[in-house]
Amino acid sequence: MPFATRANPGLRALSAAALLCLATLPNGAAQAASCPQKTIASSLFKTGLDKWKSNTPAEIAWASSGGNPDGYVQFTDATSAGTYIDAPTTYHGSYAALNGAGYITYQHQIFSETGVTAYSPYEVRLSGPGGAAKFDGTTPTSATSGWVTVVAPLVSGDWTVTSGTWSALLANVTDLQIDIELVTNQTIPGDTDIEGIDNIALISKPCGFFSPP
Ligand SMILES: [Ca+2]
Ligand SMILES: [Ca+2]
Repeated sequence: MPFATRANPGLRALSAAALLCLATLPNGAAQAASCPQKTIASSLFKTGLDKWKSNTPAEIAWASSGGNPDGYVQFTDATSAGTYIDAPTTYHGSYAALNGAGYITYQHQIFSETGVTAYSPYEVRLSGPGGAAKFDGTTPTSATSGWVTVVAPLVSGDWTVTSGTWSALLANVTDLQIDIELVTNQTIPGDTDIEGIDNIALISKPCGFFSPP
């Protein structure tokens, strides 16, 4: 399964470190013991949208199958607005304890597309009273043949702070957005694209990203 990271050596290292704990390795049990992780919030979309919302709700629907596994959030383009999904309150609150010690992950797929003019990077945005920041992963170059896992470490160097400060933002996160639409089309309506997101999670990883296994 491909992983989306920025073309940034530091981030590649971070993501590789994060993935060590995600991957099923022969010594996975030993790693899990030395680097425990805890799921703060997760959304598997087994029975519905799990209270996720969107800026364009008419273009978002729950698909009961075709996810990884079971259901997922499906986007079908119908307007020129860029569509994102908005997390429920279970993802809100203080991320201070996750600073350098946690990550956001999800899986994304571009199922079909016509009249493509551009692609946007995988992007996650956090905001709150203390500030706002965005994480950009790699940019897809075609429809994807499977689910692409995106890992956004909560490490300040991997994010662009767009207002306030990183630490003030993490003190109280009141909005988490994930772009579900990455494809820009020539003519809307007319051209369209179908994209999806599954398996979103906010994970605590207290050992951070540089601790030895
Ligand atoms: Ca699912
Ligand atoms: Ca589109």
